Amino acid sequence: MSLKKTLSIIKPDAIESKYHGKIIDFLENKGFKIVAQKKLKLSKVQAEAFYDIHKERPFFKDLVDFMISGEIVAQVLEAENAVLFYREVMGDTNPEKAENDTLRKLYGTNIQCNAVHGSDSDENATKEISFFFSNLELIN
Ligand code: IDP
Ligand code: MG
Repeated sequence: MSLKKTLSIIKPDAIESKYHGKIIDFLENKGFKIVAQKKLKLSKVQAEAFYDIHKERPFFKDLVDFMISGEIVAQVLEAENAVLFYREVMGDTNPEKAENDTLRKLYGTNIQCNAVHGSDSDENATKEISFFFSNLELIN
């Protein structure tokens, strides 16, 4: 099987709570290689563009406000079946429903402030990685 990449975001709630280091440890212990990583603060326009797929959902405005409320860390993670594997490691969108030993169970607060984002398909992973990173920034 070949290595694939996915886009992860450590969201403002987790950065604010200083869970950044713990999340990196957790990811490396699960076997992910972090091939790129940066801390940044999204503008409203950038957050709206990133979550464009959700623009008709009732939680869109709150989601955008949350994602621009503080610093985030964007990461490119590499593993076999990276997209599916990271969805498993993150756990359910709602931390209350997430399995034990998942990032959202450990570090999420509620269905909005759920600590991390992960791409949901290889196609979206490619788009989301290029939203944040240039090819030059990815370790091969
Ligand atoms: P995912 O992050 O597990 O892929 P999505 O359905 O793609 O979940 O939703 C994107 C993000 O929008 C979630 O991670 C969460 O922060 C927020 N969100 C999803 N559903 C709700 C909701 O019902 N209320 C408030 N925020 C939500
Ligand atoms: Mg999603």
